[in-house]
Amino acid sequence: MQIVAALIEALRLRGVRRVYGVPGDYVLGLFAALQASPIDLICTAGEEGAGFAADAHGRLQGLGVAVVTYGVGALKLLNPVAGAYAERSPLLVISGAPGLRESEEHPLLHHRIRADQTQLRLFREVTVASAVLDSGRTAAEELVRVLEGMRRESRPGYLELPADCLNREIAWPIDLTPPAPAPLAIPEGLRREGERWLAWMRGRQRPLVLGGVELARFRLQPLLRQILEREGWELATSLSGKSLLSESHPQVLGIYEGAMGQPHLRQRVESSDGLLVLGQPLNDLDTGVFTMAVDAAHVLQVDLDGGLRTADARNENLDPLTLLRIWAEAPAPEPAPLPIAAHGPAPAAAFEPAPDQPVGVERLMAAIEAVLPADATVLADPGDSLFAAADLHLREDSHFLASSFWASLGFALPAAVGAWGACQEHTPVVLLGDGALLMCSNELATLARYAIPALVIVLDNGGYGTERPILDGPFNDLQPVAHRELALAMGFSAAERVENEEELWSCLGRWRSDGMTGPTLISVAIPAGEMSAALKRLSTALAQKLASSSPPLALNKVVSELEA
Ligand SMILES: Cc1ncc(C[n+]2csc(CCOP(=O)(O)OP(=O)(O)O)c2C)c(N)n1
Ligand SMILES: [Mg+2]
Repeated sequence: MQIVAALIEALRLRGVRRVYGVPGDYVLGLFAALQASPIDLICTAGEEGAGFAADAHGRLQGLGVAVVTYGVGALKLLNPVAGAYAERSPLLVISGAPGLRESEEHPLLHHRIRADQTQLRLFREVTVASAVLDSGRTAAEELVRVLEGMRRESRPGYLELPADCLNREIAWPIDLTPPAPAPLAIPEGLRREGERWLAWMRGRQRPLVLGGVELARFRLQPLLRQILEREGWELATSLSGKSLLSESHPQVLGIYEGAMGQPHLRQRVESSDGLLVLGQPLNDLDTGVFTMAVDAAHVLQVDLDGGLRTADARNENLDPLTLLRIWAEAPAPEPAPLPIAAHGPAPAAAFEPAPDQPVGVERLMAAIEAVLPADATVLADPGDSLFAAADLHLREDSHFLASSFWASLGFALPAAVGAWGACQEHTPVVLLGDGALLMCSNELATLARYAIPALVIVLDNGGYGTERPILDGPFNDLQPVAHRELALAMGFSAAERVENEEELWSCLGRWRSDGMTGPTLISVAIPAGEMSAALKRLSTALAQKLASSSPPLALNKVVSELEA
């Protein structure tokens, strides 16, 4: 078997049916081999787009793959791959590279940086495992090592394939199948300690679980659900963990985001006397910029990197998987908890458009919620799109994807390509700002090329709206762009600009009735100064927090108006 065949076979054995990339001379051989294989190739407009698409695919399917050329292509992936590292997404980069022989003969080759290993070293910083597949003797082993490292950590990996090594023979039988995960052996002492923490949770008056992104990445939802239902505990999720369990589940309260989130939910979480923060490292964005106010004596924190921590105890072996296993195997509580009455977010109310009324951010979300299919994948870009989408009530079988901690603009639109590639029965619904669109508008062409039935909603507030309340200036303005004409030029068959609620509503209605055969764009004019309730809450809380610091980020008039 040749190295290239082993690579494709190893991917296929891990369920990869589709990869994303942009060709270049050092990787054309691999593109041709992929084309001839059972794996589909989606050619994006740019490498950053391929990276975000593969990231989304990996979040939904367990392994996403971006295939690019050396240097000029691969380095454009550093941002998506760093984001995948930060948000634990299993994104594999396969980069072509100059052939070994040509490198030796002519060091001055195009796309090369400093030394042979410069690119490899850059990617080592943002991946958990990396290898150069340059020898038939080691390639199979290296390939499996990188893929296993990625699976174990749910983080990116990097493979470099010199152009003249593709066809090197692996001369002996190899086993490329994913090794079966070793059964989780839980030592008795650890089990007893895990059970002690279960008893601690059971002894609380108001126990509550704040679930996060690691539970989704390691597919722990079934275990979590089983335990929540048995114990009768309620679940809030972080923004990164949105759609962890169905938002219609009676025990699911909604999204907790500190001062940024809904006040009643904040109150509920922060007043819990047994708050289990599970699988969610407490970063700034998931805590409403560290506005989380809890009594440390009431908090039990369990995540992958730190294990279990409380104010005065620590056990790094009690990670989320181990703890949930121990709890799942423990006897049910006696007496069984009373069934919890449904109190999840209310189902979407019907939307009544007001004539000639400009579209506010909250009303836009209400209109979208009213037409959202039950099986949507909602993708929101950082900016007010993400803040507003936090409260969007997703129906039973929906997914939510966002660059919510790395927070890279330009994620959601190309990620929709990968979300569709991973899960074609789900309709991608993209929410992004006018600034974000300018960063990734080339990928509109990819949506059109593959007739991906995505709904793309642009929140056009004439600039970097999220930044204005922090510190405004002409640098937050943007060149006005005719989004409708842009989308049509890129090959969309449906694109509209809407100025008021009635126009919005009729466009959404048209999309529901005949938008499922290709992409649709709706650019929504958001009136100046309009923003989501979440962004208003955050701005106010930050203004209060920063009021005493000198000289603070000069919170400008938008905040003072909000406070007035
Ligand atoms: C790649 C990248 N560059 C810059 C930023 C900093 N940033 C955060 S929000 C924001 C404004 C986004 O503007 P827009 O997409 O129009 O959304 P809005 O804030 O107006 O809702 C910027 C520039 C970022 N998060 N990512
Ligand atoms: Mg904007």
